[in-house]
Amino acid sequence: MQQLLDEIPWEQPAITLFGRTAPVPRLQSWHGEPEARYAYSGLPLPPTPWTPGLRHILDVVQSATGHRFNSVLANLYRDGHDTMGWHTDDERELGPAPWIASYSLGATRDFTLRRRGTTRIGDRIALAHDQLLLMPPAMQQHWEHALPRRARVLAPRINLTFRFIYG
Ligand SMILES: O=C(O)CCC(=O)C(=O)O
Repeated sequence: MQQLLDEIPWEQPAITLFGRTAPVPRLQSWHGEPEARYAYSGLPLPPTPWTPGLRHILDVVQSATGHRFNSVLANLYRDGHDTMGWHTDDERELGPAPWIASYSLGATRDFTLRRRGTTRIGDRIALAHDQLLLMPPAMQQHWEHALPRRARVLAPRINLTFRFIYG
């Protein structure tokens, strides 16, 4: 965790949603192979090369899951006030049936799920340090996910979502 905190060039880009521009409520960084170009929530994010720590985790995640990934979105939640809103990872660059591997380090945070088209939380997973969540394609088709605010969490958390981008 400390290695990733030190070696990743964390940024807080601004994002425009429904005509309002605001900084994203967390820090993030996009890494991968040069051909893995991706627009995340409307933000064109050219990948930064793999850092040594990210490449090491990529190798472990690929052998643990049997899936190949060419990029990762790294998110740093500085404390429980940092969040990720409801969304699905179903962008065209991910292809029709994306497998996404999500690896967490640091503070345990709730990861919430709701069926697309509904507003009621359908499930909740407490993602702890060193946990790997493998999201199969149907998850992006039928479910939205989010990382809600947890004001009592004081420690930072890093989440890495490994993706395969069709360039
Ligand atoms: O931080 C998390 O566990 C969720 C991250 C996420 O939803 C994403 O990167 O798309």
